[in-house]
Amino acid sequence: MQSEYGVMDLFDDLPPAPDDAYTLIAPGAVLLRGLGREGDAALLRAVQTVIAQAPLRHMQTPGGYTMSVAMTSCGALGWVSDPQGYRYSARDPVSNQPWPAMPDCLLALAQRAAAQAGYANFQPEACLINQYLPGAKLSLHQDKDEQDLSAPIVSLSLGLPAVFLFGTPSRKDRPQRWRLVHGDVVVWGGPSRLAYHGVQPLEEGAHALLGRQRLNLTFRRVRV
Ligand code: MD6
Ligand code: FE
Repeated sequence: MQSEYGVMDLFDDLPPAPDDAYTLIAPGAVLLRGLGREGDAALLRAVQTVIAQAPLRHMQTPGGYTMSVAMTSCGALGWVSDPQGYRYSARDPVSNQPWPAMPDCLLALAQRAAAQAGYANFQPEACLINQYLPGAKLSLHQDKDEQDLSAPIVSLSLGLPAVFLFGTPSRKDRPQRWRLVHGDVVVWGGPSRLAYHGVQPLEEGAHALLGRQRLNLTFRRVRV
């Protein structure tokens, strides 16, 4: 087949890279459609291993609310919210044990996603695991409890679809809405590192692998 670029003829037997696999959703923020789908069974087993050691729980916010999203963590640090505030902790406050180690397949996916989005050498210390059941939501917020704001946030969605809101570092700007499905990964850093984002209330549904839930994993570098 004749191609516009002669050298590309060498690759004629390879399927073209889908243009929609990489979507720039804001400066420094990239949606990688389906990056986590091929290895989904192994990723899910890894998540279940973590949850067996550090069960999902509904944390209290400093403002006195109970979060509708159930959370746990793995890695050297985990994210904790209670009436005293938000912070990272080396121990799970429920068990007073260190958080489970970050499984290799999760770390590898986060690093591949970061690299594909243009962030080389991503070394996450925390992987926050969030379980959304129908109705659960996450209000617009910034991820700003990390000291190292030079590293991106990598977010993997599994299970039921959700509407992800993604704006700018200014709360005044109206966020854009993105439908995230099983296997989608969003990476945000650089000029979007402190962008406001959130998740609309999860719709009812049943996912073939995960059933009536959405899991979201966010990978973060915390310490400089
Ligand atoms: C999402 N999650 O569920 C995006 N941030 O698609 C988040 O932005 C998030 O789930 C902080 C803590 C938990 C989260
Ligand atoms: Fe967030």
